[in-house]
Amino acid sequence: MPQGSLPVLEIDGRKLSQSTAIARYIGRQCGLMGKTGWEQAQIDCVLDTCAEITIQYQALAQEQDIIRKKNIFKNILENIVPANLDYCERLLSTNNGGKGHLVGASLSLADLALYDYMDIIIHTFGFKLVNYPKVAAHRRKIAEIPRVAEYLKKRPQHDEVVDVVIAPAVEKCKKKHYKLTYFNFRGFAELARMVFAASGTEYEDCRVDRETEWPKLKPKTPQGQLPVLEVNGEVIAQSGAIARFLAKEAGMMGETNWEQGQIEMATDVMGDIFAAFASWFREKDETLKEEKRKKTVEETIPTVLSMIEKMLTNNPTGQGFMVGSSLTLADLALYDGLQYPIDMFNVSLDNHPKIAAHRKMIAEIPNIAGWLKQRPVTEF
Ligand SMILES: N[C@@H](CCC(=O)N[C@@H](CS)C(=O)NCC(=O)O)C(=O)O
Repeated sequence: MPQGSLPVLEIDGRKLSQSTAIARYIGRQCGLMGKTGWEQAQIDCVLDTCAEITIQYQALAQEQDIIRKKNIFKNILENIVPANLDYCERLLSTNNGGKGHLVGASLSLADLALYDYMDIIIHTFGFKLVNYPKVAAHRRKIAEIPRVAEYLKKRPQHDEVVDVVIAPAVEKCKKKHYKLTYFNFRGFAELARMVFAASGTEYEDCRVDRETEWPKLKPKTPQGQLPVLEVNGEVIAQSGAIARFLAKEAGMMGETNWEQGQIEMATDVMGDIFAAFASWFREKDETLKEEKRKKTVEETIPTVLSMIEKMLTNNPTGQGFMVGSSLTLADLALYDGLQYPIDMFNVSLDNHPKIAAHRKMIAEIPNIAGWLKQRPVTEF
């Protein structure tokens, strides 16, 4: 192979590589590269416009980080493709009185390139041509050219390299449908709900009735408990796993592995309060219940708060967040985890000014403020 890559065109023993060089060569051989130097330049311009997207395809396929992958995907669909199609729509309106070819008065390589390019955009990315009537009409016109129609009918349907490389990447980026199922209280689900709110992610906040709905649903859940999170039909349980998964999806699990470790340290330590609180809450024996309350208020909560205060003090960015310089799961876990102690045990933050300031800052973040205002009012 001339350059160790495919495709390669072989003619009388000579080999040529690079897909666009090959297409241009065949185009010239077949008289599809324009009748004048100017037409040729315009055809080149369309070919280069179409080639832009392949660079993005490669970036999309190679990117491992889901957030960056989504950004590339978004950029392709919201910027690159519309800009390219606007340009083609204009060409189709103005060229040759709008009679239907991109360049000149007859079929050129530009028409075939646009058809091929759109094929990928429509089938792989699910792009709709509703806002591009001229491009849509052009597509139909090209597909009806008898030899093109014949080729389209007989070409293999599922072995296009681009599909194999790109489709799995695109699949990952498709909009996800999230459904969080829990009971109608904050409890183990509220941290996940706060991640949804903070990140502005749409989801179904499903609250089942414990008496009437839960007995039927219980055997269908992975561990016989709620909350569960359903993502495009797949389900996970365990509130901590759910919150971490969602935070990761939303880019709220830190920028480095070390930051992630610190975030988990904070959420785990807040879990100590939650566990002590849950144990008190579920206790039926009045004497034991009081003992648990006392231990939680006098030991567990102060210990955790001093650990948290230390983390806030030691965060070198000094911007008030628990870890790094932006909102993470740690901040939401701290906010949510203190709600019960404050509401039910009258825990005061007077001796913890950094935590009090943090609480105020988090509650004022617009997405969070919105959720705190609109969330269903429940007793606990
Ligand atoms: N470790 C679990 C605990 C979940 C849990 O205890 N869920 C309770 C409600 S708060 C539940 O599903 N109870 C109903 C039952 O067990 O039938 C988690 O973090 O998700």
